[in-house]
Amino acid sequence: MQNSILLLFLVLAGLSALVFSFVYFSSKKASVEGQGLSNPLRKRFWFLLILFVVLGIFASVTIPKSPYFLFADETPARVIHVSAMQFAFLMSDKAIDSKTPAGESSIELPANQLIEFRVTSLDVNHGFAIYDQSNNLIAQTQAMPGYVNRLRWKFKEPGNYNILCLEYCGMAHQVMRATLTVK
Ligand SMILES: [Cu+2]
Repeated sequence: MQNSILLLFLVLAGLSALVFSFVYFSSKKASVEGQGLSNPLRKRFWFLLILFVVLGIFASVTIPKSPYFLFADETPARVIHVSAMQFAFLMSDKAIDSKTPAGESSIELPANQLIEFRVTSLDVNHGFAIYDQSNNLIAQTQAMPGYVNRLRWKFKEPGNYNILCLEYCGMAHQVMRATLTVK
């Protein structure tokens, strides 16, 4: 069995080598003569230059708007520690001990004050996603074992917000939820 796999591998490797050498030897180098845009090398140069300029403009406009800088220069009024696990979210005002994890699946938060969630996981990767009352996703971060991700948010409107897992994490992923009541 092993010998036939080796033989098959060698045959396929030989065939690929043949195809590659055929393509290599039958291709001609692009002509470097000739001026203007009819020269393929010059065309490629301008194409890449324009591409990088467009990508550079796009990156410099969008990167400063990324959520990493949201409320970065403010001090949070409340810090909520979040430990995600199969299949629940534990939330607490105090740091959550991974050996004896304890916390609430439903908490109350003040409106119009800066809240910082410190999100981690006790087992596999999860997502920590906050949805408003119309089920729009308003803020999210990953919950990863061994890392603490900070998510800062100000809830403008009082009401009930749902937290759902955004990362398929096992058989009961869909029941993984918690609630925030903003007053
Ligand atoms: Cu999950």
